[in-house]
Amino acid sequence: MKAPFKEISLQKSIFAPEELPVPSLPEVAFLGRSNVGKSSLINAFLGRKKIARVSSTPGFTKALNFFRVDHRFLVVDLPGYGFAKVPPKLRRKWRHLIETYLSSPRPIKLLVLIFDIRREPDELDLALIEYVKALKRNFLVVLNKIDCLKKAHWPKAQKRWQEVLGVEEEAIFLTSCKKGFGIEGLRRKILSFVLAKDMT
Ligand SMILES: Nc1nc2c(ncn2[C@@H]2O[C@H](COP(=O)(O)OP(=O)(O)OP(=O)(O)O)[C@@H](O)[C@H]2O)c(=O)[nH]1
Ligand SMILES: [Mg+2]
Repeated sequence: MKAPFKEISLQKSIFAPEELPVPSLPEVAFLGRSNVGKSSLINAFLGRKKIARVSSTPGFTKALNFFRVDHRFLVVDLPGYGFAKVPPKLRRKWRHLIETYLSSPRPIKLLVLIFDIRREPDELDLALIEYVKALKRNFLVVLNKIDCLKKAHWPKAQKRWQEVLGVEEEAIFLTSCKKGFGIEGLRRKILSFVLAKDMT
């Protein structure tokens, strides 16, 4: 099924916490280490090829980008969390920006936390999941780039991530932005959070 969205536009790109837009519509934010496919997943979710910019160079997304979707909700593309191969000073700046955004009182209905399924989870992944859990916001986990693993290896990899991250099986989604696998189910799930009636 094609993505059910008509009008998508970049509402704002911000580089510092002072520039955060006044909260308005419900928000869904895509979070993860550099190069896992945050921007690609946003494009797949929105059914657009190039709305969020994608690159094979880690550390590509340099701002918090707010995309407005049909005047109903905002999708937020974040820089690679803390761990990009960028100078430490810039890395700290991004981290501060991301953390200020995520901990501020905004209608963030859902965090989509993305990992690269091919990798072995490491300490930085653990730090990231602990941070997200401590935020006490709704989140789900996406294991992306499944096209890079043989299908026979998917269940084992999924179980490994699930155990290490300490999340329920229902909260894990397997996707390939390249092949479009798993995108529709993920879209349905995201919308069920973002379009829920209450504005908390
Ligand atoms: N094979 C494969 N490649 C993917 C997939 N998703 C993303 N990529 C590739 O991974 C690279 C990084 O994708 P991005 O979407 O820019 O990743 P990002 O997490 O936004 O990266 P930063 O903005 O640098 O933090 C690009 O070369 C994408 O084409 C996927 O599902 N499968
Ligand atoms: Mg990006």
